[in-house]
Amino acid sequence: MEKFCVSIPKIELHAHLNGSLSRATLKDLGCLEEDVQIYNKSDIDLQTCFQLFSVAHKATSDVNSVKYVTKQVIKEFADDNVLYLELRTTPREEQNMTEEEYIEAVVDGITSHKSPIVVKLLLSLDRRRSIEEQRKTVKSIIKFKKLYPDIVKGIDLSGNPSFGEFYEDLFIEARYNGLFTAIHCAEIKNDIEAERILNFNPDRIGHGTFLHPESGGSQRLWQMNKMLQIPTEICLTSNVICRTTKSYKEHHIQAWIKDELPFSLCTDDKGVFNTSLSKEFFLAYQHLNLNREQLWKISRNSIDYSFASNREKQELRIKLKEWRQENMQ
Ligand code: 6MZ
Repeated sequence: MEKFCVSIPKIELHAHLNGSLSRATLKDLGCLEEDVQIYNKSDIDLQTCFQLFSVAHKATSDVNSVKYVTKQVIKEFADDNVLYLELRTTPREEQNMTEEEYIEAVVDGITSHKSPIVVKLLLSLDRRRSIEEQRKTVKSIIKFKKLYPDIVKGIDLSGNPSFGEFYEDLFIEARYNGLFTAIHCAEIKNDIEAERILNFNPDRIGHGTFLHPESGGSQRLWQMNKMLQIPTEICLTSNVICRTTKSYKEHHIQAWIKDELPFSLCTDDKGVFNTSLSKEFFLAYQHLNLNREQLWKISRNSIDYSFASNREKQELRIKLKEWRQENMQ
């Protein structure tokens, strides 16, 4: 079954660039072994997890390293039989790089990679930053969406959920300018914010951990989620390692499966959590009893939830169908 999970063509919709750097890539960039070691711990929590990103951020503080890691991460996803990848990253200013140069470097990595995979970019707002800083980033995101409409597809809200807030106006502006919206929602318990985000009706939400009453949410939030049917990006390993979910068996995805709500399987930060999309599929088989047919459907349905163009979606559906004819009859 492990082989099946590796070979099935997959769709990745929730991958943070700097959380996705492999040990090999970090070492290539000159990271010390001890830094790389702390990066792959399996017994952290959500707060500690956010400290770990500084390792990757330090290693990607100029345009050349940003372009390099973008290409490396794309190659690693392609090697794992990911056909379509939506990478997300937070535009960041460093001593030798402006926020816009950072975005340009990521776009450069995406346009120059040589792997057999379609890649799109979502740009993230870090919720820790002030509304003024976020507004400035939104302006740049809209500018880059106009410059590279086939690559820059959406906007994300991420960062440590214990800080900051969801500024709806910024997302209204982004949406008005043609960007898709993918918002981290209820990664920790915060019913008021979760309700505000659901009311905004994003194109997708990330995690959705504390929505269902049995995983710490409420009837009201769950009813909203059921009514809106917003596709949810599910990150099994990330939630278990960060201890926002007790175990794989008790993962909140069970509520999505039971109520037949839309979701996709994703890696979140494959470097930090030492995972891959194939591993996430295998965990779903092991702990959630999903069979081959159900795993294939997760891949196929994820195409519908993606921000690809209609033509790209059609091509991906054909590839998945052909793979099924050759491998599952
Ligand atoms: C919320 C997360 C995250 O943007 O520098 N990030 N935000 N929840 C999570 N769950 C574990 N994992 C990663 O990639 C790293 C950044 O992505 C966000 C954080 O803001 C982190 O600093 P980029 O490429």
